[in-house]
Amino acid sequence: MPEASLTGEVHERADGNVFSLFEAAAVANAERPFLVVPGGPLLTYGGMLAETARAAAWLRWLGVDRGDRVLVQVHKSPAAVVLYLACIRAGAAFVPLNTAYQAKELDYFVADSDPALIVASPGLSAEVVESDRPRIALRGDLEAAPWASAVDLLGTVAVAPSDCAAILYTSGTTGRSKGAVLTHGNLSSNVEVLGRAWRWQEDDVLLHALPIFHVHGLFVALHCALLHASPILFHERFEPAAVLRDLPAATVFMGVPTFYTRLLAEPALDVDVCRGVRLFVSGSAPLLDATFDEFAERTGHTILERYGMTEALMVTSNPYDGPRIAGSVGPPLSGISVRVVADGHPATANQPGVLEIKGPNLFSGYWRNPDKTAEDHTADGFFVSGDIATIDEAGFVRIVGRSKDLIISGGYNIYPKEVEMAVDALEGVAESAVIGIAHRDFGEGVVAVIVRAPGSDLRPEAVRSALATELAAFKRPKMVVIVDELPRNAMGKVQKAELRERYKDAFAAG
Ligand code: MLC
Ligand code: AMP
Repeated sequence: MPEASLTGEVHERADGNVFSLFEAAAVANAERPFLVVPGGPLLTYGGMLAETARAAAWLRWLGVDRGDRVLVQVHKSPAAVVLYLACIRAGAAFVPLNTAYQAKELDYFVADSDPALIVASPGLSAEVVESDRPRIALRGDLEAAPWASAVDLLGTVAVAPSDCAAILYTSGTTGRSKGAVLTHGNLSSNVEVLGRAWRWQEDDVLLHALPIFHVHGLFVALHCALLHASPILFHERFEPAAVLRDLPAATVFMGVPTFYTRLLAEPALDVDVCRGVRLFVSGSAPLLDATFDEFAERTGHTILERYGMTEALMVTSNPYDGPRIAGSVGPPLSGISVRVVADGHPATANQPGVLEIKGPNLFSGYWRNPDKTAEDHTADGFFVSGDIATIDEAGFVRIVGRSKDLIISGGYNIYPKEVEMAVDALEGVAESAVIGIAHRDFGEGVVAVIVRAPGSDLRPEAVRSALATELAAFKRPKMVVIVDELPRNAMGKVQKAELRERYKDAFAAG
């Protein structure tokens, strides 16, 4: 807890910084491997402390002060991990962006986050996005890192737990992204709760194959390992064959459901390969019962499904001990409250309604957007998730739908409104409706239903290629359908449910 003075003011303390948790574990286990890549350990925990101190001092030297934003679009690499840790260690706010974003998508993030520094991997859009802010190129290996020759070191900066550690952008139903401000207190409390809930042990070895620009790879996977100074088998991207190669050396694996369906497609996935693993975690999108069952059959492991979101980090988890129920995301984690509200009233057991969340995990608000922050909170401080859920008599939550118009594809969120705006701006388009349809690989796949402008002969392939510079590849429609008109109700509102029904088998073959 922060120290309060007699005036009630909150003081900064070194242990208010989430990095202090990682530092304590690293100091006690300095010789232990931190990042392990094929060929052997790349960095020990002691090395991590030295590298992040050097990188933090380098950030200061570049003029990045406590509270400043560092906008980062970089490939996953050891240097990217060190950069992240150095930012929080220096008290700066880390603002990671999906590597798939195009330059046009980046303009908004640069303007909105008002960064003191932009860091870009060569070849990614952040390298070319227009900005008057200082910009640094980051290559993956540590020897070539821009701080490699820095001589100064910076220790962990004292911050208040309410200080911003990171801003993660999440799209909105209006098509405009909002930056969720996550505090040091949010990150500390969530990782401590997860460590206990999942019985994290010092001799755990994490196989890390998730991207590190989202909550799952960054704050769940990476933080759990850092809190316990556990070695990380570091994969720069998810490749099923590489995962199967390294799984025998791991004890914990985390993934989105697409990871599990792709692993199941590998004949080599069996009991033997998974023998050393004690925990498989799934989240970020619904895990199908069929995947849960097939994985149990093939490997003898019941996947532990948990539920979270950018604004609230991890919220619920199936139990480590006790039944892990397919289709359920488990009860709330310790210290976190959830409730379901149906038509403005508390729902009864198993009655669907909107899930609301409260606890130390909850973000402090949307960056420079108090109106949206207020809109998404109730008067008594619960965050309105936009997910439709039920809670049963035993307190187990099921996510049964969404009140927000959102598509989750391979664990990435896609807001139809944003895609519709990009499609509607194309020459030859009169209007469009974008929907998510069941997809065997990605869970949901994006379908754009388009009405052409009078006289236009626009073809589906032309729509896809025209979007290549407008939208990240994962947001682009996997299928484009041209129709004469969109179905509307009496109020003139497009009937997306009807379109979803009409095209429900769009990806049935693939
Ligand atoms: C890639 N593509 C996708 C896609 N990923 N399309 C839709 N949805 C996705 N998720 C595109 C590619 O750009 C390419 O397009 C085509 O699909 C085939 O790509 P691929 O080679 O099969 O994709 P790959 O690079 O292997 O990536 C797939 C993936 C990746 C599943 C490994 O999407 C991934 O790492 N997902 C994890 C997302 C994640 O970490 N979510 C956590 C959010 S946190 P084209 O046009 O070039 O053919 C959160 C909170 C919480 O939600 O609770 O955790
Ligand atoms: P994001 O904004 O990227 O953090 O995505 C958060 C959203 O992912 C949540 O609001 C849910 O809709 C969804 N989500 C996360 N975990 C699960 C899960 N286990 N089951 C179903 N949906 C999930």
